[in-house]
Amino acid sequence: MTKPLRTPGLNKHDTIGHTVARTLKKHGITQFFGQSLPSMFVLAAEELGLKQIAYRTENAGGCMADAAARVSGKPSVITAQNGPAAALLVAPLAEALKASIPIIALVQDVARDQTDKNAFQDLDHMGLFKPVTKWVRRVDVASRVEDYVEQAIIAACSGRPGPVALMLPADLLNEPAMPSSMPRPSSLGFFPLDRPTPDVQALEQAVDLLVSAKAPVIIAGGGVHISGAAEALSLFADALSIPVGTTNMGKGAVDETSELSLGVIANCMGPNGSGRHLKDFVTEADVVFLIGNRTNQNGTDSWTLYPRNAQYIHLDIDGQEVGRNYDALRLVGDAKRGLEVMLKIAMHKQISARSAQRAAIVGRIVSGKKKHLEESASVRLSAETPIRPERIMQELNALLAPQDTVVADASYSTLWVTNYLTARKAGQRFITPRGLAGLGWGMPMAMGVRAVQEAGHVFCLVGDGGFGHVWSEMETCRRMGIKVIVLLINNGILGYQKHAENVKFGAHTSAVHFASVDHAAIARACGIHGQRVTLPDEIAPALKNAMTAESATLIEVMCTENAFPPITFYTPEAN
Ligand SMILES: Cc1ncc(C[n+]2csc(CCOP(=O)(O)OP(=O)(O)O)c2C)c(N)n1
Ligand SMILES: [Mg+2]
Repeated sequence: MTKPLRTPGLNKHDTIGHTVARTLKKHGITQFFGQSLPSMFVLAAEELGLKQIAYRTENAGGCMADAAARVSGKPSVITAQNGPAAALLVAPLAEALKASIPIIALVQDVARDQTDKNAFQDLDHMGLFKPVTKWVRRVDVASRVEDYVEQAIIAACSGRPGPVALMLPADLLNEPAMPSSMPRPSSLGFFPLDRPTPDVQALEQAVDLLVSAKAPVIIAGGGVHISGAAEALSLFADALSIPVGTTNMGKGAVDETSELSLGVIANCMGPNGSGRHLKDFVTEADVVFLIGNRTNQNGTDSWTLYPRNAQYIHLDIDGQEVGRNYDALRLVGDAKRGLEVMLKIAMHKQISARSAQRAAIVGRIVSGKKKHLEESASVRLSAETPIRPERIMQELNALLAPQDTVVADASYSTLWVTNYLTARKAGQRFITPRGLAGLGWGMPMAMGVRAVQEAGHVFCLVGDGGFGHVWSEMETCRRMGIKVIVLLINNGILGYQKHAENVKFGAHTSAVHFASVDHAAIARACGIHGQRVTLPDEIAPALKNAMTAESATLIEVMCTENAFPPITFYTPEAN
């Protein structure tokens, strides 16, 4: 039995697996998230110099791929085996579909002559991926493989970006390499692949509406980041003195220290909410300009926040999102391109009425932000033990630099991040999995950011419930040399679950309490730094140590279970 132990060298050369890898390389893809399968592709890819970032679970790998695409402007590639591995990709692809993130899933399928014979781990992969992708195909013919990989990239990156899945039968990958019959020299591995300009007459009309509005407001969603439109947005808003709020996913679309920024205006209008005293800018607006904003439940505070009688202007790449929930002047096209053209149009308009309002708007924003800081001072500066999450945010905010990225897990972590941290430049990223808000996605998303972005620190805030889904990826951090700084809120409970049940039903189920876990010890056992923090004054030194450390760190903060983000529906006035 010596044969399985011998590795004399790759015995298959220039296969269809190589064709796939070569095609990806041509499109500027230099790495992929995988775990060995489909083996012929991965062996070929590594032979051709592509880097495999080897995840522990497909679920986490999908989240890494998602966040890597979010920050790099390039589609991510993830590979997986057929059957159970493929099934574990469904949730992260669903997040990417909702959040419009291009991921190319290359999934092994059973050998072509074994289809529908109950082959091992055979499954209806087309049916599995259909509802969670923009495009799903299986390629069966060697001469079409390059075409299909190209089509997968184009499908993912064009129009409204999103995930795609391509099934690659295991036996096909072993066949001799075969290029496409037509030359395909273009390199298309970036998004947005195209930047269509919205109808110019409609853009003109939109500028007229904004110039003559009494109280206009802009609400930027995650689409602004996807389009790379942050700079264009700031210039436009500044030229017309229009205040800008963002959704949770749009956080960082504008510099939150700039004088027209309202910060996040969404489902967090309760006490201590950062936008609580700026809400009127939205509720009393006469013209609302939505950009890259799919008007979802969280962003609109269950469709209660945006005014009923305002005139809406809606700029989005997806015509189906425009007017979905608010009848609007339709600007269908790329956000960056649209804003650039609108700025040019505005330069020829009489904008003195807008400029005349600026000082008053800025004054109201300064006073609204001041009220928030005063109102939240006791929780932000709290010396309580167990520690308050707001204090963690206060310490992190003090150390945060414009080039840093912050990632949050679902649940409360997202709202702590969106309410208590300040974006220091237009385009700073705060990655929150708000497409579907799956627990556990925060840490692997932070890892995905780190895998593609050299600048700045990557901080990540997670709850103990969510983190329980992905402990094993700490070993991936160690093995792959991925340095992330994870702040874990150990409150011993499924916080949002428990508290929301109490608010809605007056009781909670028996699932919401955990036995005590020493997460810092698990981190150390995986070979990364692990530190437990029990006193508020220990947070800043722990963060500073983590920032200078060479490898990843888990800072486990022992927190109170009696801390509630400013979720509107928890507040008396909302009920
Ligand atoms: C995969 C998944 N399962 C379940 C949920 C429902 N859910 C939302 S928040 C939450 C509690 C999260 O607890 P934890 O991660 O400890 O964060 P905390 O609220 O305590 O800060 C649950 C179970 C979800 N969003 N995703
Ligand atoms: Mg918890």
